[in-house]
Amino acid sequence: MQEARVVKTTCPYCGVGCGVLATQMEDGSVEVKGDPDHPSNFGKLCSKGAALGETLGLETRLLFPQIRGKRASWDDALSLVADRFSSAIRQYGPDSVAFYVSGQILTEDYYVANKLMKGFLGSANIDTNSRLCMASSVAGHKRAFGADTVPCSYEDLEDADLLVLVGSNLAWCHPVLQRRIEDARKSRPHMKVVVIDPRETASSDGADLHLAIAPDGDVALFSGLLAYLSKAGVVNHEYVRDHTAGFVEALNEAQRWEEASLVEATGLSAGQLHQFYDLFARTSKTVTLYSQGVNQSVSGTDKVNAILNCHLATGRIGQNGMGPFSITGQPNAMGGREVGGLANTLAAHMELDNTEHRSLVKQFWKAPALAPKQGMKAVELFDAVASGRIKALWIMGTNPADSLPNAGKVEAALASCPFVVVSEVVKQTDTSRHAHVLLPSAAWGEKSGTVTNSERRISRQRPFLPMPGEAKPDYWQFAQVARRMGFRQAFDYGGPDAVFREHATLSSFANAGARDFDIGAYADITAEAYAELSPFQWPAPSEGNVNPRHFFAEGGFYHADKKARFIPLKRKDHLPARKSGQTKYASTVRLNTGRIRDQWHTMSRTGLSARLSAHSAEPFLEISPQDAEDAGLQQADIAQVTSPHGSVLLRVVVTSRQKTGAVFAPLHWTDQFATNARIDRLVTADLDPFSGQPAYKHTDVSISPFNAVVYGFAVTRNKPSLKGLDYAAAVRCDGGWRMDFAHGSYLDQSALLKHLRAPQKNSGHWSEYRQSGDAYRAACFDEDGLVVACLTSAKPVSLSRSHLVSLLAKEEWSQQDRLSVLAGFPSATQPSKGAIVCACMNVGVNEIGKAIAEGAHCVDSVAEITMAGTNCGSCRTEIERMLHGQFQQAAQ
Ligand SMILES: Nc1nc2c(c(=O)[nH]1)N[C@H]1C(S)=C(S)[C@@H](COP(=O)(O)OP(=O)(O)OC[C@H]3O[C@@H](n4cnc5c(=O)[nH]c(N)nc54)[C@H](O)[C@@H]3O)O[C@H]1N2
Ligand SMILES: Nc1nc2c(c(=O)[nH]1)N[C@H]1C(S)=C(S)[C@@H](COP(=O)(O)OP(=O)(O)OC[C@H]3O[C@@H](n4cnc5c(=O)[nH]c(N)nc54)[C@H](O)[C@@H]3O)O[C@H]1N2
Ligand code: SF4
Ligand SMILES: [Mo]
Repeated sequence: MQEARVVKTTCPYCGVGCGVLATQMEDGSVEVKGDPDHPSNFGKLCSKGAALGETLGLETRLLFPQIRGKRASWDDALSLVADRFSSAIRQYGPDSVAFYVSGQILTEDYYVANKLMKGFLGSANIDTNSRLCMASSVAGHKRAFGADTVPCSYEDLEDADLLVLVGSNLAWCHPVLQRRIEDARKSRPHMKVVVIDPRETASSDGADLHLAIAPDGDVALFSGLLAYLSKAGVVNHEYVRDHTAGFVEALNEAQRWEEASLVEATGLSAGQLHQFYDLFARTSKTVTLYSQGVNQSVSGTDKVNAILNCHLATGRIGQNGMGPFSITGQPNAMGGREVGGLANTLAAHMELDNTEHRSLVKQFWKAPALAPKQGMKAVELFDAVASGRIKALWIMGTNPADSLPNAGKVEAALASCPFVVVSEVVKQTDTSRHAHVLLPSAAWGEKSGTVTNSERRISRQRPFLPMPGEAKPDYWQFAQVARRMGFRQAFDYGGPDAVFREHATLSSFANAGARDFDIGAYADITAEAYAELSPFQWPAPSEGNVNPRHFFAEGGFYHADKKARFIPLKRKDHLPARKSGQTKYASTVRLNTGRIRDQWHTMSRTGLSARLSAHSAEPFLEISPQDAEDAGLQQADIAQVTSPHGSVLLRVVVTSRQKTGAVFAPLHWTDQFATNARIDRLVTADLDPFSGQPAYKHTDVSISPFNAVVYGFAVTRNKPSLKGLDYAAAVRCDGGWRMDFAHGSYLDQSALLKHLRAPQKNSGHWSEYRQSGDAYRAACFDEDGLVVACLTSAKPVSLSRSHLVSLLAKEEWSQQDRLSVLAGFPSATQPSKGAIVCACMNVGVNEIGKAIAEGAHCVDSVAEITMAGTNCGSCRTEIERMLHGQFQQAAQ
């Protein structure tokens, strides 16, 4: 027997960058485990990483190039792309073309894209979804440090005595870091965690202090902190004197915040402010970790600098357990920044606006047409598509029709653009339906290259599967088009190792410590060494002994005078009255958006896993009891949420975890899995003035009940058709699909069964039951078991969804089982799992509740009894919450 080959690679989801061991099994399946040797995760994986093996099927893959919906050869497709880009440039100039790429492509892909656009096409119109994600952190870093440098490493999270999470739901979005922190807290129980987030989250559940800050109250909070640190006498005057500039001005501004306005702007009590300020002042080993609650705001860059100001003032930077830590979202957000993939940067952390940098890069690339000025940032870029200025657009590894603000406008812009190329791994997305040319890309497990995680660690993504159909790597696609546009020599790469070598060489070109990003030690890496490359952190210059764990302990910033800058933040700019200028409704609330534990963005890959889809199967709206009452909404109703841009329908989850005046909805739902649930159709395109990052967390919306005539739930073996249903969400489950739906007008039985793709009434065994009005229940069986079951009602249906879902995959059927289908609940002798909490071990809320009722007193004892939380551990905070009796059973 041949021995199974284990391939070391890196998880394609979040910026933690966990090492993965992938093994192809004899039956063709792939076993995925955490890599115990990878220094980012030491063998741990979260639920998404652990389910990677379930997302590798080819059923939804794009396998061949297409031109206007018809299969085409690579040669024809690439030649057409080259022709259309060349002719647009000839006719309308270089700024008439654009690339819009992604923090999910590899560094090598990104490098080639950036080189082609900025060095050879003569425009800087290349931007990326990192604009939506990290741009405010980049801008804040550059203002303070003179370069986009992340000074910390993950060990600092474990070594800190105080960890402040600002606008980060780490437990769901970076779960392996959350696990590392939980483990560290076990061995260092004095370590404190503070969470600053307007809503209660899985991350605030385990924290020592949760500050439910008012939306965008962060600049006020950290300005108040700076003034407090000065008053408390903990300013590190030596560090401030030797390594920084502008302290006095920043402090003066911070001191303008008197207590009353701090209380007003932050929505926190004076007591809470004092408690946090005192803790921060007392604890020198402090890490402030921040994410989208900071970045995605009209004051995102100022929030970043408000945090950096406090760390610079105390000199808490560059040492073990200290520092400001911007955590990245995507697996290669950092790699994209390194190659300069943003419209306002150049390459290797050089700047477009810097003449010296421009001439260095021009010389290095032998570039015939180095972009003379910054390009358009994402939102501005799509505005230019809408106004017809962009004649040819290439989108790669991102789904802007769903993820950009005012997505309806974005989609219309795409539909009107004369030439759109989309490089994708799946056949159909809300973006790809507007492509003139669709190019099949190699996916995770097939592609080869490097990614950089949040702690500046570069790791290999290695292939362990062949590229299916005619899929090709992303970098190859750009290089082929470049060659067809006449740039053969500059894009003649033998493989990703050649691209990496060039990138590493550029990073050290005329550098000698002048720029932070230097991986010159790898400039001559051989193909063999690249194949074997172990994860390493940058900087890694070719000479000198550098410890890459930290930056800036001894200053050494990247402004010309080597000093960091304090940024004075004006009080008047951050008073709560400052709002977007949009229309107000009578019942306006603030819409906050973000992520759920087990889905990744637009669900194109996590949506393939039944396990991952079990945790949260519908697009929902979290709303406080007061707001729900005011809007006339009850638990499980459907809400219509409206902004000036559009309207969506979402399932109502009434919860006191949400503060009155604000609601929360996930960003994940698209037309591929739901109807009328694309949240970014509502989100307004307000931008941070420095970074151009959209303020996704704050849109004024109005909320009203959607008057559904019928509500229902169904499980079906075949993929249901959602089109035409007002509210519908369908996700995979074992053996088929589960669907929740509601409709505003009468839905007759045959129309419903058509949506469910049910067999004809004269085939299969049907049982049906009709109560008065709209209450209709039906199930159809064939020799293999249940084909379809649906239950409808004039009210939100009350039934055990997990029970019905479990029946689809059931092989042995008793009479009693069949009866239980129409009842919607298991028979008295069969316990129902309830909503799934632990995706890995398929453990439901009822099973955990029972274990607690029977005496389990801690997460470990629940785990022992039920197995929940024993694999990836992503559900442990939810179990903890149930243990503390706060759990509300939103679903049965
Ligand atoms: N499961 C999962 N994990 C992911 C992803 C995913 O899609 N799914 N995506 C990855 C990506 S690309 C990213 S960028 C990261 C994002 O990771 P996070 O930033 O942690 O996630 P979000 O849910 O976007 O937002 C974080 C929190 O910001 C809070 N917030 C909103 N407004 C404010 C405010 O004014 N102030 C403060 N202090 N907080 C506020 C929200 O309530 C929310 O809980 O996650 C990564 N990890
Ligand atoms: N309302 C709201 N909107 C948001 C946010 C928010 O918090 N709230 N967050 C924003 C943030 S931080 C982010 S990062 C974005 C994410 O938004 P997107 O980038 O639009 O979301 P994804 O679903 O990750 O899109 C990636 C696409 O690339 C495809 N793909 C996967 N692998 C590959 C590959 O190797 N090559 C190619 N060519 N394609 C591939 C996938 O199938 C998928 O269609 O959303 C932003 N939008
Ligand atoms: S924390 Fe989860 S999603 Fe993020 S890299 Fe690790 S396994 Fe992947
Ligand atoms: Mo992101």
